[in-house]
Amino acid sequence: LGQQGATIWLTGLSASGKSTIATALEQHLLQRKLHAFRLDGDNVRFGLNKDLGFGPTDRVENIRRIGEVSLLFSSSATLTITAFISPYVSDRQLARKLHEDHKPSIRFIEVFVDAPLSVVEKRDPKGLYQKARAGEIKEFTGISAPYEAPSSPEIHIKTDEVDVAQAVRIIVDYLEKEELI
Ligand code: GGZ
Repeated sequence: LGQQGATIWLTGLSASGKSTIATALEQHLLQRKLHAFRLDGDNVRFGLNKDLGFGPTDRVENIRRIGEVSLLFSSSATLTITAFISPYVSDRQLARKLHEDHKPSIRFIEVFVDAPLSVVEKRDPKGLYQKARAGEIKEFTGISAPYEAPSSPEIHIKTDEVDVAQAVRIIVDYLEKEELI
């Protein structure tokens, strides 16, 4: 293909902007004729992972499978963008290790899509935070389930400070600097 694969792993709270940034990034890469593919809740949680819910065990399995699938895509020279909350440090670490241990190793770029809880709760595009506060959704990340923020992500984007285009630019700059694109 003349390009190498890599996994660009977005992590952050619901409504932090992961899917929006992932979609815009995918479009940008495709327009540059690069082979890019996005994995998110719409194409994974309703298909491959439709047997999984949001309890801790199911989230671990959700992320384990996504880690494996992203490795499959990336090892076939695709720039793979994942957009899942992936709330646990240990699960993201496992996904990273899968990529590092692969022969040849595949780059794993963790992107912290960061917005304070107060901000995502105000956005609340699907009314899920409101439902979680009311107890209508149990184990909701940030409200009644944990989110373990990355301590040293490759990229840290504060979505209450930059817009989507700027977020894409930050990631693209990184990929260029690392000679991945
Ligand atoms: C968190 C939930 C929950 C609970 C349903 N907690 O904003 P959304 O709606 O579109 O994205 C959220 C999505 C999270 O799925 P992930 O696969 O990314 O989660 S994880 O990585 O933790 O496995 C949200 C919706 O599913 N949703 N119930 N209880 N988000």
